[in-house]
Amino acid sequence: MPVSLQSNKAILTHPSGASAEVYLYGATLTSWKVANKERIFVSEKAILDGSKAIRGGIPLVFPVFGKGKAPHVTAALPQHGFARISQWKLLISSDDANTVTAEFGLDHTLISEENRKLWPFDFSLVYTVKLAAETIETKLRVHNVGDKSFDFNTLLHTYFLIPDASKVKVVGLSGVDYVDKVLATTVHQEGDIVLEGEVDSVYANVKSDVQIPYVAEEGGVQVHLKGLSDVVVWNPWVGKAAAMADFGNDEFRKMICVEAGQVAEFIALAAGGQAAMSDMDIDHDPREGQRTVEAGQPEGQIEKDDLDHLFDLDDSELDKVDNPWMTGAKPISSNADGGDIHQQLMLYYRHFFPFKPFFQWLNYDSKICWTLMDETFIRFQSYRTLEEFKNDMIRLNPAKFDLGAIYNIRPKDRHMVRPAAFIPVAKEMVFDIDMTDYDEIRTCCKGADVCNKCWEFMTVAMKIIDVAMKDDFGFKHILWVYSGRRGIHCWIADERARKLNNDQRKAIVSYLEVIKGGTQQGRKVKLPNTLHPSLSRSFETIQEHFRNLVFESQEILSEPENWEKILTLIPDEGVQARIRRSWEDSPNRAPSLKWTELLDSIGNEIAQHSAKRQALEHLPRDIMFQFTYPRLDDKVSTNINHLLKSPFCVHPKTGRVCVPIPIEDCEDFDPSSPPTVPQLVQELNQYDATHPTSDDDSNRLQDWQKTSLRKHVEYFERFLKGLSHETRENKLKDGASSKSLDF
Ligand code: TA6
Repeated sequence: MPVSLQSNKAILTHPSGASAEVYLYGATLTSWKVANKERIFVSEKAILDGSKAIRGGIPLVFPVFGKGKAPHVTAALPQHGFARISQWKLLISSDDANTVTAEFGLDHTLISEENRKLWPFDFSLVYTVKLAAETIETKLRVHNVGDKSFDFNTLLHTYFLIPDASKVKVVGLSGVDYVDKVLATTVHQEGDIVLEGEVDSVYANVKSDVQIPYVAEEGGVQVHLKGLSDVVVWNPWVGKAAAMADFGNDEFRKMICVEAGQVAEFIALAAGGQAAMSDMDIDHDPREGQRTVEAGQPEGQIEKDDLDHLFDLDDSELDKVDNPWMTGAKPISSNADGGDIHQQLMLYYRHFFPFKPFFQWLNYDSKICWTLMDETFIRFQSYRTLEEFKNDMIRLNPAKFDLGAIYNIRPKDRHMVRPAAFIPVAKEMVFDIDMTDYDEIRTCCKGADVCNKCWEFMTVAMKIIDVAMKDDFGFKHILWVYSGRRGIHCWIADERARKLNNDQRKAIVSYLEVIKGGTQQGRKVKLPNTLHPSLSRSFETIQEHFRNLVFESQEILSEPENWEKILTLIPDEGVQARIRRSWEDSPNRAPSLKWTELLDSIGNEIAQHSAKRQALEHLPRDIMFQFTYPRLDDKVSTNINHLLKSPFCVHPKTGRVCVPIPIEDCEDFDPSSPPTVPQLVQELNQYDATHPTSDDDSNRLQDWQKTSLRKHVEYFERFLKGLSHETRENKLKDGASSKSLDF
């Protein structure tokens, strides 16, 4: 009989002599013999009475790999899910000229009440084991027979029997990044894996087959990942071996787990869906006349690839498809300046977003958080290739996106480690200066509105912070970016800045911070008599801007309700009253004269009452600081985890592009000058209309180069050049220091 059922296990026997055994408990394959040689490891201490997962064989992990993480629905499920600890049924068995097949089934009616409650989805699993003379194929089909979608991990947790763990190799994972669960970090695999201690590593997106040459003796096995993209390699070694009751202390020398599955991400399966399949072929070592089997495309994941073609569109093709605007006519708009934002963004990401330089910047691995039109956030996205990044940007057409920290583990693998082990390790030092924080001292605009008058506050902030970061902290790579509406962002990208921890970031912020206290607090600046050199330097900048900004633009001394904001800061009621009376008597006197009067009154008061010097002498200086010095949103700066809207986003409200602002141009920057998408479309149409396609140059230019976005992107490219120069230098230095070490 090719397949026989003996009490609790199915025995598959192939005419070639090859055989396999599958326990109905967990549908755990516990033996596979080829050429009279057992290939599968089962611990001598394994519990085989159905009371615990079998320690060895091929336990089936479903619906969660490892321990699920709250709030995910799998959080309360046992480690590796319930499939390996449930009683399966042998559905059918068959054989043909070359193979013997047995199919096992499990569904929601067969799992324990407890697991049913914990994972309330109607499902059915069909596990096919196909034995051939030299290979064994295992396939798991998942069917969502319910009316609710669910997501799952799956893994064939294969324990291979090997002659000697200290000699064995795992070949085929070189060049793949993996999560090292022992060290709780992400590492890049260089070369073959050899075992020198506990190994518990998760390799994602593995594209090639995996070989396990025994090395200690002839032969080995080869795993073909047909439709599975992740591989887990595990050996408990001495410590963990001793800690497992159902595992012999020395058995780690005889086994290695090389497990194929989908664990890096959950797979979503819609109600009624039977999309996902897991499929793995194992055959023994080529030196024993091995055959190769080609890789198959996993079902239900085709969608992503479909986007590729979108990116190869050249302009003429784009005209044809979906952009009424591209017909050279100004867009038919639903609001004042052109078309709904969704359409604008589609055009922007296809034609104007500077992908290459932007991706180059991301390349030290920053993390992205997409905000979609429907306000959905998709956090922790990271991309290895420009293509991947482009595809997602076009597919998601995000309303905006923010950049976050670099983590010690690739975020999409974070659910494999304890939350505390998922650590942000680097991110630019950033500052976010928002005009709304100036509402109490500006009179021209309020809230999200800005104009050229109040923009001078941003100019002062850029000047003061830029020079402090360069002169006091020695940072070089500083990118100022218009936030698209009411403020500016500062990205300090030096490696030293990126590696700052939260305490160091807090220290830099408190070094800069002068304005202290909430809206209820009147006087927010009380500086020492002798200023720290950096504050003296800032005061010079303040003196340059104070009169124009406070007297002319904000007219603080023109109206009583505004000049009261200054008068109430004078702690001496007599002086305050005297000045108030004088200003009320001649309200139209020039502000500069009013200010001089204030200085004189204070000077006189001190001259008459030297005891008042401490309280009054530096008050005018502190008032100048209070009405001009940068107001930082410190939350954004002091937390490495904090997200910040990315440069080159389109601001969802203003439709303006968040362009970089060269510090040397900050005086002339006009917050209404950055282009909107309709403007860029117009500029592109005009350019193309005046540069016939035969003009070689225009053909080579990218669309953004034909518009006013060009100068902003080129400035960004210059910034990147400096940064990549530093990165290269640091790498050389690191290389030199490590070289000098190994004498
Ligand atoms: O697949 C590797 C792994 O997840 C390891 O972390 C280790 O826990 C191993 O599985 C065994 O898990 P188990 O629940 O069977 O003890």
